[in-house]
Amino acid sequence: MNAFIAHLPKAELHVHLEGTLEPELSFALARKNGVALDYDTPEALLAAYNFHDLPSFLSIYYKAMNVLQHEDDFFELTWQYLAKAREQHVIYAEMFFDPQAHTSRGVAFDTVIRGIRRAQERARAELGIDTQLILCFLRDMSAESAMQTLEQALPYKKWIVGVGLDSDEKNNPPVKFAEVFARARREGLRLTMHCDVNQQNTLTHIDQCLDVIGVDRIDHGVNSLEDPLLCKTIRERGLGLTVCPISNRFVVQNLTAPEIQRMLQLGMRATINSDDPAYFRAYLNENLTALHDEGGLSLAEIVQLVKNSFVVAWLPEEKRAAYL
Ligand code: ES4
Ligand code: ZN
Repeated sequence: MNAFIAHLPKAELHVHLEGTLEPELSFALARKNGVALDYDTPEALLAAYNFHDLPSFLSIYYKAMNVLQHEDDFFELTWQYLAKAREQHVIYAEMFFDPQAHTSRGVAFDTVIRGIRRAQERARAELGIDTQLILCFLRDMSAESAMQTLEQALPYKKWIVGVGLDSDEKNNPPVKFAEVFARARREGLRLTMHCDVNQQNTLTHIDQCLDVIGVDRIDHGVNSLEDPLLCKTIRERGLGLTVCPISNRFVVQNLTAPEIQRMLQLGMRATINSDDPAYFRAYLNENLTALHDEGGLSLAEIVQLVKNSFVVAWLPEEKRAAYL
């Protein structure tokens, strides 16, 4: 069964490129760029990954990004993720990046996106893996900062398929960014937002995503199961939900396997994703395998989840048809 999962052609729709920064690459970049790390070895750094909720994870995640400084660093980050994805038979990926986490420390937007783009082009040519980029705004920064970031991104619009919203949800509802997302929509970009599991006012946030923002997908969105009306809207609109089981196990101590099964029963388009694989120590295959081995999901359920990713991917219909 695990070999079957490993060899299935898969898509990943919810992976933060900054969350693919492996401790070994952190150390290599720290040495190259003259950045001091708090730990002496990659193993010691890994041992300090003691997060148990979203804020404790995010503080470790943002601190680690200081080693990413030059275009080549963003190339290497993306290239190493895509090489790993290819090994796992991921044939298509939509990848988030957090430009404000870099521009706020003096790294130019152009530096970030050019490095990522070069790796995407090389991966298409050399690994046969097709990818698109989703720009995520940091919801704990201001709406003005998000709007400035969108404006910085517009000259590169042909390299970006959509926009998302991530980081700390507490006191940062979707409506805070209504204007930014309306502008992104007018520019022809797709829209998604994180509604992480069990966050403050999560049902209100999901409702705002559907009613105010008009999202094309929801990242996580597991709590929608608590409200039949939200489930109905998600099902009727055919919206994808990008669920991240092992991320959930770290952040809310729960793989959410029964919830994923329930979504499938209700005809909601749940997909499985890795979120921040270098931190949660699990890429896509490990997430799917955990759902089978520990969550009790059947082979048919796993196959449906994998298929759903291609169904809700932001692809032109002829490309989608070729995958399905
Ligand atoms: C994230 Cl797990 C999670 N939640 C919200 N924002 C994020 N950015 C990276 N990982
Ligand atoms: Zn995420």
